[in-house]
Amino acid sequence: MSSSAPIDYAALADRIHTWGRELGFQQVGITDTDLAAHERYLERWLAAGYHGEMHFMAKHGSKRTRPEELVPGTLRVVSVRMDYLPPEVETTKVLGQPERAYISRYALGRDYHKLIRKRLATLAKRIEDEVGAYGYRAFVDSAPVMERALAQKAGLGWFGKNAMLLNPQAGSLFFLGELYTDLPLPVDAPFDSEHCGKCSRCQTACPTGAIVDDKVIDSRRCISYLTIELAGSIPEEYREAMGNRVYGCDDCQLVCPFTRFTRVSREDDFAPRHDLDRASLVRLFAWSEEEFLARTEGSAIRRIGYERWLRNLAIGLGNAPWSDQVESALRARLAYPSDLVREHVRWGLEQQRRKRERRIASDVDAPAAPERSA
Ligand code: B12
Ligand code: SF4
Ligand code: SF4
Repeated sequence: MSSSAPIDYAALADRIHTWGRELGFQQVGITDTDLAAHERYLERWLAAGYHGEMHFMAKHGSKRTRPEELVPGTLRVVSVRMDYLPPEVETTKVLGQPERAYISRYALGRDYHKLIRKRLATLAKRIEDEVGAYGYRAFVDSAPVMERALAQKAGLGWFGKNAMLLNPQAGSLFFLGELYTDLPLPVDAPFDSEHCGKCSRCQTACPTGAIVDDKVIDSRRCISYLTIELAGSIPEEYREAMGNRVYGCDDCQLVCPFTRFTRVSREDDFAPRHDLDRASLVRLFAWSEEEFLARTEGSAIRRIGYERWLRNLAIGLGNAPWSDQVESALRARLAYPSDLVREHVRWGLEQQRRKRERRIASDVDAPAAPERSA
């Protein structure tokens, strides 16, 4: 630190809260680095295999739960949250329209990683202007960091039964980010009360039964994992339950009573691109690879790549009501040069064939309409 006058850390902490809000974060909290309890929760979760193929969750040893091992010298963590639901975007309505694609509402616009990291860098620079050079690193969902645990300790919310960090005034449709720092700032009070009470709507609503215990998700069953993280074939047992969810899943948040307190985002960057909030499955499935790459540029969706995009959409199409249009869209991809895609397309076609046959059978069984007399 190069500042000559002694630093008033309490006043600096107050200013960090104010600057954070000026930079578009809805909440800012400061905490220490003690995550001992969460280290045990994480170890239990990994031992149960709930991380599936996300090997990065097990790879970093205790660096994830001990911030000072990840960034030596870290004393405090500034935790921030940013609302992301764009205005006028439908949620449950689209989920109920099986010919449309449901894309998780956090992924409709620009990739949040870039936006939030940039804002955190600006916050870090403001602190530097005030106190001189100091140690810091900014993180958003990109490093071995226990983001929700840090946010709970920093007073931003509690762990819901759906494992989301929930805030009583804002629900859970927000992102988290952090600034690790070596400044000995005073800490905020943790959010120690829990407000779920007897409610268990999220557990009942989860389409694949992924909320296996209070605050515990088995990723291998979670549609978010299946559609985004899993590289290979999606286990057949979950395909029907996925419905039209082709990128992520919001169900355990949409049913949560606290979601009614969601405040829409004022960030233009989170506004939906290319009608991703309402596009039909058929239309998205028709995108060529070039179109996919161009239209998802700067979006989180691009990271799954074209092959997984088609894989997920093929399941959505299989789950759509039968129509000629859906069947021919799937048929057009039967020779696509990827075993993964072809296998999911065949599954989708089989679902469509069954629905077509059921429809024909019910037409045959239906009593004939009375003939009109002239
Ligand atoms: C791996 C991961 C996933 C995996 C695994 C999910 C999971 N629950 O871990 C998958 C791919 C499934 C996933 C899905 C989603 N994710 Co995610 N994910 C992460 C990531 C990278 C790590 C999470 C982690 O540490 N998991 C390990 C387990 C052990 O931790 P945990 O589930 O949080 O469990 C804690 C509780 O169980 C608690 N606990 C257990 N028992 C007890 C008892 C008590 C008394 C207490 C207090 C606590 C407690 O301790 C555990 C450890 O802290 C974070 C970013 C990050 N670096 O933190 C984003 C993150 C958690 N994801 C996020 C989002 C938005 C999502 C989705 C909503 C995306 C979507 N719409 O599809 C879904 C929601 C699924 C869900 N209900 O959790 C946000 C969450 C924001 C928020 N408001 O909470 C994060 C923070 C990213 C970000 N920067 O904004 N995700
Ligand atoms: S994101 Fe969807 S699949 Fe995953 S736990 Fe929540 S409701 Fe279940
Ligand atoms: S749906 Fe109910 S149990 Fe689940 S997180 Fe929300 S309040 Fe808690």
